[in-house]
Amino acid sequence: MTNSVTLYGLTTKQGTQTNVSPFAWKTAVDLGLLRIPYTWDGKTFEEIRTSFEAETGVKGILVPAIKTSDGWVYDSFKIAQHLDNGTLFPDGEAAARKIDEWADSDLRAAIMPLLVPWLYQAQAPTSQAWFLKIKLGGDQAKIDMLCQAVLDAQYVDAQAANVRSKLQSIEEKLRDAPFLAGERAGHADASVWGWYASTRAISIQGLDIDDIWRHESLPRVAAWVDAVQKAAGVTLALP
Ligand SMILES: N[C@@H](CCC(=O)N[C@@H](CS)C(=O)NCC(=O)O)C(=O)O
Repeated sequence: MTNSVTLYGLTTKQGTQTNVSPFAWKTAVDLGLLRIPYTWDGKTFEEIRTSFEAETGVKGILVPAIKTSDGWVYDSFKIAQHLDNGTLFPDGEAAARKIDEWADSDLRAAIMPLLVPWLYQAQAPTSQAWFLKIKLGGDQAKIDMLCQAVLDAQYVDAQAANVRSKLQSIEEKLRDAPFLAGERAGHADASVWGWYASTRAISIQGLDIDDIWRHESLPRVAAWVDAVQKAAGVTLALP
């Protein structure tokens, strides 16, 4: 598969070819590592559940998604398995799955208090409403509380420290090799780097994302984020 693909990602405003989905960034890294050219097509939460679902005919479709000769493939891990040419899983799929699950549980939980209020406020109103419904069960009081919380510098610092504490396990893992599955970048790196990329979009007063991923306590993580980006040749298409 060498033809250019369209990578459907998550955007904050209709018609903007940016991506804020950590999962879609994972696929961007995989495509980059495989040297498969791609162009972004950003969909808002509203579009995913309305026009994109209608266009694809796939009820419940999520982004990232790509259209292949076998039909639509979505879910970043499934896309990686579909695209793999024997290089994306240097130490096996099970090891990559473990890192992917850690990223989407422990790391995600630490990042969400910073990502969610920013993402909510960055969206156009109709998409905001879908986001609230899909991701927070329509709990307006909860999103208001999260948006209020990030106005407090101490709270923001504490959340950043919490993300760093999760990244300590990655710092330790990188003692053994430059990438998470060894000498070459693979899907395990994409799984964590996707979360790095989506945090780069966050704009919160007093928060410097470099104080998370390039903090002095995480020197290997700091080198790794650049090494993965270079290996995959990814350009950050952020809002
Ligand atoms: N496990 C999936 C998660 C994908 C996912 O949750 N995508 C979100 C955007 S970040 C989505 O499409 N949400 C639309 C919705 O839930 O309706 C993956 O790895 O691709």
